[in-house]
Amino acid sequence: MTQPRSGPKNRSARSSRSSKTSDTGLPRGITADDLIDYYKRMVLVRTIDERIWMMNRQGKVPIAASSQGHEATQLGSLLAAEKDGDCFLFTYYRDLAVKMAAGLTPSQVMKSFMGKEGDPYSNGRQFPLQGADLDHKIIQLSNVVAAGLTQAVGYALASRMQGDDTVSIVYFGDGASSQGETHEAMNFAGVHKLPVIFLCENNHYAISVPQKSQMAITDIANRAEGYGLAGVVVDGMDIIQVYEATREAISHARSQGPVLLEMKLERFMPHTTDDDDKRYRPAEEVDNIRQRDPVITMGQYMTEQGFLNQEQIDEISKEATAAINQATDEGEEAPLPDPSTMFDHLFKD
Ligand SMILES: Cc1ncc(C[n+]2csc(CCOP(=O)(O)OP(=O)(O)O)c2C)c(N)n1
Ligand SMILES: [Mg+2]
Repeated sequence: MTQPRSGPKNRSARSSRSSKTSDTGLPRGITADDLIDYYKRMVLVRTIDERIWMMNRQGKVPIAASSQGHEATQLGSLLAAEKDGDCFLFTYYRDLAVKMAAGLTPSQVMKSFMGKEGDPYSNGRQFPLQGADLDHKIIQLSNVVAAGLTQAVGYALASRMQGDDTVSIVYFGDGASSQGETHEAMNFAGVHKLPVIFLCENNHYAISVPQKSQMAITDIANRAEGYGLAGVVVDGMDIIQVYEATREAISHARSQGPVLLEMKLERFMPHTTDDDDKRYRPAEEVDNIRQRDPVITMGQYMTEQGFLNQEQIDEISKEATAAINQATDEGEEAPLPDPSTMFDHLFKD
């Protein structure tokens, strides 16, 4: 792994800075145990993500959007949010790792993807993991691309008015950055200096449309200047860089105003289980991006640093498979939601 870099203090994209602050060489606020914990979470998410894809092919899961390739960004940002303690998250359909790291269990994930009783978001009524999980301070009300940005800005405004310290973090893709609503949200946040982080998971594709067909610029973070936000480009395949950049962005958002964090990362799988990416990107491109697999990179980093040895890495993988096997059984055994509950939660009692 490369050294942490970037920070909202640097208002232009692609800042170069390293701020190791402890004797361990780890960035502010994290320990080797945190990284071991997050490595386990990363392996668990990858394992369940692969299983869900397989179950779709077996006809047991209607649809899924994979987080494979996005894990370092999703987990690094969540680690920063968790360490800060006062964040509210607006996720989108690709954010399985954020939701699991925030507290969703494998069994709940399986039930959600299978539309079973026990899905904590909508109890099997909605697209997987779509709805609200207020226990874990996460909202994802719809799959309408870019819908979460204005909601996050509204939440940030409410936090400001109520005088609390919450920072809203909204996750969205490069395709979502092309939506008009993104402009409205960023402009309003900039004018009012709201405590919000716009966290763009730039995987360079909006379904089949490559970034170069969406915009004439390379770095989405460069747009920050036009809204009066801090803008930062981060290597979104590196959990430590993501952690550092998000941690600084949280402080900045709280004390000075909004930040646009552009995480450069890769989407390893087709857009969803309904997509065939062979029709628009060559297999060599996918082979190439897989060379930077965050699960493998983090595993190597952990062994190089002496935080884990190969035996422990293998054990973590075995434990993840066992946990996901059990969650799969629980999902399969769970009943479908009772039709008599169809109108529950639709109206205030
Ligand atoms: C307003 C709106 N337009 C179109 C769609 C169809 N759609 C679903 S996902 C998607 C691509 C989004 O790409 P991006 O924001 O880059 O996220 P990614 O899937 O790459 O993570 C589109 C166009 C939608 N859901 N909502
Ligand atoms: Mg995209």
